[in-house]
Amino acid sequence: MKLFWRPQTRASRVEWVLAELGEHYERVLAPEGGTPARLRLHPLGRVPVLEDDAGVLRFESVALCTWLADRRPERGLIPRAGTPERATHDQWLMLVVTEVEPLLDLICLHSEDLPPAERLPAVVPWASERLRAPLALLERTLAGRGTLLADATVFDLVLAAMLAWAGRQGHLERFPELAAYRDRLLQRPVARRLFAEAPPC
Ligand SMILES: N[C@@H](CCC(=O)N[C@@H](CS)C(=O)NCC(=O)O)C(=O)O
Repeated sequence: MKLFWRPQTRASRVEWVLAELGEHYERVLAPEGGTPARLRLHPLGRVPVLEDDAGVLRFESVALCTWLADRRPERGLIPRAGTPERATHDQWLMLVVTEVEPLLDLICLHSEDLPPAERLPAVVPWASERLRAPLALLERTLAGRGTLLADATVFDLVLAAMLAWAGRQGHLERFPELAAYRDRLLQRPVARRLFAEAPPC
């Protein structure tokens, strides 16, 4: 498999899952954003993209993570499909992907990524305020727990990587339990190795 990757992007969560599963993969630096070469790889020009063993190009980081973990049930990185544990897992995974990540994206776009003339400064405090409720819910849910379920799952890796991003933006100052949860997961040997140079997102 080939992971088309850029540093400090959502490719990091897919690489984390690949490495925790012990998969053999090649990490390939994706072409620069906004170029025709990037658009040939992904219909919207995003990363990550995973070329699977059959040569099919697949995208959407969280879908890649769950698919990879489902292929190796013996590794226990995701509950089996159709079980109550999987329902709990997917409920929280979808919550972070739909209620947390889009707000982090908006904040990034309007504070650093967009050309200054296109930024709407009012979006930043609005999105930061709106982020507090889902973060407070996660803080209560994960307080004192190393992982959501008995062992680390895709959910924990995706959220820990996302919290690394949120922490860099200063959103975890009021959420010490979440910061501790993130730090514990980032201490996993695979994470220490993968993210020694560039933190995940
Ligand atoms: N929902 C997509 C989002 C992918 C995405 O937005 N990736 C960013 C990097 S984290 C990207 O490629 N940005 C470059 C661009 O938008 O041109 C996923 O999770 O894979």
